[in-house]
Amino acid sequence: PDLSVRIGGLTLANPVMPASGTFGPELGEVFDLDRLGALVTKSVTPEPRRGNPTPRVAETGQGLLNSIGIPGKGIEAWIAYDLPVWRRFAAPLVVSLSAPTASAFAEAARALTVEGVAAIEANISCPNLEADGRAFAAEPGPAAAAIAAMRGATRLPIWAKLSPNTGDAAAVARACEEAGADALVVANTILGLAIDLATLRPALGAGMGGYSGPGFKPIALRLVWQCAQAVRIPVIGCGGIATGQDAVEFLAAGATAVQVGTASFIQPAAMLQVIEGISAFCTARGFSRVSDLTGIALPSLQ
Ligand code: RRO
Repeated sequence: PDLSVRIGGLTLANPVMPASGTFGPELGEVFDLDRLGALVTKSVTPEPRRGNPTPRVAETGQGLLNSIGIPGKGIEAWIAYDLPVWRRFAAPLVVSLSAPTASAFAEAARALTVEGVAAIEANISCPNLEADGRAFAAEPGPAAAAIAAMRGATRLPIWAKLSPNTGDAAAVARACEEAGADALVVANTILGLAIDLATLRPALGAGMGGYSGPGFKPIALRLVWQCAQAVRIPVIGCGGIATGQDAVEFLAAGATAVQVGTASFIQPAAMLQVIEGISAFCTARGFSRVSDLTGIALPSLQ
């Protein structure tokens, strides 16, 4: 089957890519990263950051909880030292970007508009920056302000990464589309908590954190379904995807492509199995193009 998909001016060889923060170029020692539809980096920030107090990750028994807090070297050093490593790969490179203000998003988007960067994933939804997990993507207004500022600063495609920690994801999705986003990534992690029974304290140093893994899948699927009906731009599904069957469910619910995160921590080559699984599904069910699956379960297409 034809596995290629188009996402806002970009053609991907297949619809499978990593979720930001779960993946680095060192995975190239496990498998050929150019077999992926795209590469997505950990969020880059304008200034260097130390990250959150440890422990930063906890296993809950039904998925992962994280509060990493975006440690990193800052955008200038990232462009000097990390970008050249990423550029050894041929798959389109999507750089995740997080910033504290709309104007900082714009300035950083301008700095990332260089050879070798195919698109910017605007991480307006990190749950671990404020004590209460509020992010740009919690409300339509701040989400639109961040995307509009970036739109004025770069010609690169902008993918807005939305949050499950919001009352009305469809309204945020529409606001991002109107502000000039080329695609939506749905969704970032959902706020959760784990308690360590030995200490009777939160398992994470920061207290709350972002929950991911199989238990989050029905929520992410519902968000994709809502957002896909609210916008015309492509939706990229993310949340608990570990197999080709999971991915097909997201495509049917309206996604054009999918991201795999937590599953890669259990099986580093999970993304390759997802690609294989989608391909096998298409063959078994007579779909000559994977893109024909997109939105097939939406009420408007019944
Ligand atoms: O670094 C993190 O703590 C983090 C980020 Br930026 C994000 O967007 N989502 C997440 O679960 N963790």
